[in-house]
Amino acid sequence: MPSSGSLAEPNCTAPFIAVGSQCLFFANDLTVDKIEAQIICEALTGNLVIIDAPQKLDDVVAYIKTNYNNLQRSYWIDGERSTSNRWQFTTGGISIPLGTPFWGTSKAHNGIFEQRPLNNSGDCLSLPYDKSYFFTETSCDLDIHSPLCEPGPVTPCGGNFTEPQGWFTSPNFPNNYPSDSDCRWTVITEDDTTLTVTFEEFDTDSSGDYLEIRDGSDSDAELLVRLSSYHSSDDIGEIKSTNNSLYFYFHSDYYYERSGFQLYWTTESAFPCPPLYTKFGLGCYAFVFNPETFNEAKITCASINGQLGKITNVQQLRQLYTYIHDSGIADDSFWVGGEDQDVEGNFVFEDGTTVPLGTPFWGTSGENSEVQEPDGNRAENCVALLAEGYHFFRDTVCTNQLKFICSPI
Ligand SMILES: [Ca+2]
Ligand SMILES: [Ca+2]
Ligand SMILES: [Ca+2]
Repeated sequence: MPSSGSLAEPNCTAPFIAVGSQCLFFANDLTVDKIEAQIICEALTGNLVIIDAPQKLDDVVAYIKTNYNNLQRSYWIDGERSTSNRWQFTTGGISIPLGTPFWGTSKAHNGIFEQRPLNNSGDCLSLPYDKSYFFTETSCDLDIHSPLCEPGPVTPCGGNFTEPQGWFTSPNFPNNYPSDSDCRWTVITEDDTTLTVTFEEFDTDSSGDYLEIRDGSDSDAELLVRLSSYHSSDDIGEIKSTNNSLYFYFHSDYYYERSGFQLYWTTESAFPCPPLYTKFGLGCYAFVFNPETFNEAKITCASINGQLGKITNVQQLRQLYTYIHDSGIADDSFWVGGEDQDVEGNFVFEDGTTVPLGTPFWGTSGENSEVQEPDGNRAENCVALLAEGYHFFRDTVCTNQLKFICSPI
């Protein structure tokens, strides 16, 4: 899989190596508990890696599978369960994304799928070999894994991002930002995309502190908004770019500080969708709620100039998952494109494109997540996002009648 969010390989300082848009160090020679893992990363002036976007997980797992899979290592990454049972990254109390495609699934004796994190299990986040490198909660002190480190921040604030989605905060968030701050961030995504920014929080001193957002890649670009004082997330709403870049400048003066801000950006295609299709980030999809067999569903999609849903990027899977779960249709299962009816084990979309395999696309099962789909051999040749399987890819009996998702051709 190409790393769609990464326009350029980052320059990484040894021992860190470029993996997608990230610089990482896989401490494969060490297996330690969580606290020791963090100390080892800090000794490299780094931290345990924060995996906060589907593409980052895809990049990391692809790298491990290619280079280290024979080592059968499990890795510590940043993130813990708080005393209030909330999963959060160490820095700033930011929530760890839940659900598909981050957290693995298992299937107990009773045949019912469960998605991690499980309640009475450990409190530290890891990517275990025997869980197909999905997010897994493990014991912080009883389990030993290898540290997976990223470099620490090189500047106290600011940065340049190329990922299709992400977030950043004012320095020290949610604690007060320092006085006399000047921070600059750019987000530059792929050509033919546009950006949408939303805020979780915004609170600055109203006199001399502010955040400017400009509609381009530098300080000359047109000013979209200048925010100061307190604003709720709804009050600010969505801020959209015209093209594929935004420039952010935060300034604080010499007195009165507040908590600052946390913002998110997402990307969508700059092109409109054809009639009957709705835009989901980088893709266009149509949901059909009249259940049909896989082969019937293909004909119906063709009748609206489409094919069964083509999901080639893990960001698209996340966006569909989020939509399904935010729209009250999480109990529904859907056919998407992807079948091995012609050649067993060779999953292709209708246009011949190969279906991506492995984590983070395909769900796991077995009581301990030890089996990864596809698992049906000749009996299951069609890919569905099953509600009971948390809308991961799963090979399924093609003559089942399911609702379905079409993509434009
Ligand atoms: Ca101030
Ligand atoms: Ca099959
Ligand atoms: Ca299956």
